Amino acid sequence: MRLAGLAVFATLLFCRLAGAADKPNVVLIYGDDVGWGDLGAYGATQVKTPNLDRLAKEGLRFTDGHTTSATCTPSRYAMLTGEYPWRKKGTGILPGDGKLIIEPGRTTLPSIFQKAGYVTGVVGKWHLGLGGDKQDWNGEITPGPREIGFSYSFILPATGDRVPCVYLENQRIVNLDPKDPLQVGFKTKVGDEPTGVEHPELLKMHPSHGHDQTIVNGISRIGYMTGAKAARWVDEDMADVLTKKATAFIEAHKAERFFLYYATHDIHVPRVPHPRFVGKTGMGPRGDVIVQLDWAVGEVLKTLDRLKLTGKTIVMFSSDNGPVIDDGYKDQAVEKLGGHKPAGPYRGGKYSAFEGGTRVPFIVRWPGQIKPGTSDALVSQVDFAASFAALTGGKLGDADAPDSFDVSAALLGKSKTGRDHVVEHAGVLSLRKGPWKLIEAGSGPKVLKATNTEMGAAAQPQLYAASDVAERNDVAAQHADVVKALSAQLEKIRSDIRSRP
Ligand code: NG6
Ligand code: CA
Repeated sequence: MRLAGLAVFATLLFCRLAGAADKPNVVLIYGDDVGWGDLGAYGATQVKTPNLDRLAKEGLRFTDGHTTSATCTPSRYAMLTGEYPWRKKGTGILPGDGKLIIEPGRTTLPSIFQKAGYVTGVVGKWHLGLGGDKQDWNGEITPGPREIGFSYSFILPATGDRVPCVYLENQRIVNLDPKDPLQVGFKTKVGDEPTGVEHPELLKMHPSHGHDQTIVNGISRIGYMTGAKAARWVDEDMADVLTKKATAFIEAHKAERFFLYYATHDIHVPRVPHPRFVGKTGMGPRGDVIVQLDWAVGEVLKTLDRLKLTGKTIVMFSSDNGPVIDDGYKDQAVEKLGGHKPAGPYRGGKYSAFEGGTRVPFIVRWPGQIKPGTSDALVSQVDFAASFAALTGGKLGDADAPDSFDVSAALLGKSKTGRDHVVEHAGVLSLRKGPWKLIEAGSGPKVLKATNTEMGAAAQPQLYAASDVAERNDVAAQHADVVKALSAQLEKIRSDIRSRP
């Protein structure tokens, strides 16, 4: 009897271990402001992206893959929590001294991997806030990535164009001289360092709107900082620094199972490529940082190849929101755009309720497991939590990842359909369902002047056929019944606490 029990136990243990051996590593490469049409694999010709194209060719290229929101913080919040960001106050674009907006201890994408035995790391842009109402920049800043499931972190606190312009490794500023402490201010100026508005003669890149406060590395930023002179980043080196940390994480954990969230700074402003990428496209810095991004992706792929991890690793690429041309610096992006279409055939871009705001590149590669090709399945980054819980044998509690659908079959190419609807968020909400897209009524400008973005919202609800990819033909008047039904569904999703089946 006892022996039989032991045998059963041994078999169970063996099954668990054998099952575990099948679990892949996961590397999620997350570009910033990369549009659907910015990659060769999605039709770009003026800029070459051979490494991203390789990823797409060896994997599954989604044509209807989405981020939840048309800006950064809400999209990242949703991807890491599996919850639509508009359910929670305070998930809009954060200042550089915002507090952490993901509650420590809640189930997150990285905590799902941790529970499944993975080592978890984040490298790159964070922009989800850190600490509480006030940060102790000069000590350990907590809560942060560790408290929401990342055992390793090397991050930019917010964005490249926001102070503080320092890296944090495991929640401490890298190269901080304790005799030169960092001070950060958003509402009021701290220190007496020159600002872009007072000293434009000190700038190597000039703002086109905003971005005229403390000057760091010849570029004026959003917000004020002083101190931490030895710790400041050099924009030209950022892709190198981050890529080195990302590949070092892979190398360090090659014998374990790992989840790496590599959030590149490219192609966000300020667009400051390393000199070796300058002039590579004839499109100015915006084009050149796409080439830099592609290089970074290539380094990750090469590292996996060298360590013989390619077949054991799912690599994904996507972006936090659609593209923008002039996002606040005079970097010739508009003048040198030529015929390049950053949003592909879609209308709008970053900040917009039109498809260009949230329909982004979305590639999933797992050699030997995912048949290469193209998928038109409707999928969203908010689905990563439930999908990877399913793939790693995790169980979600009722309150976990409330808007995350298990679309693992679609992600692995085993099903042609993903979700049956998705909510898009750009201030106003839109509902994509079946052959339709409803944009709810909203206020605000038709065109965001500074960035020249068609915002998409109008005083009345709009209805587009999903086949009208450029959203040119509002058919709300002809299909009042559809508008009514979709509006009711959107209201229900909004007032419920979850949409997950
Ligand atoms: C905007 C900034 C823009 C960019 C964006 C955040 C101005 C005038 N514009 O407020 O440059 O930083 O915030 O981008 O300051 S995101 O990709 O992180 O959402
Ligand atoms: Ca972004």
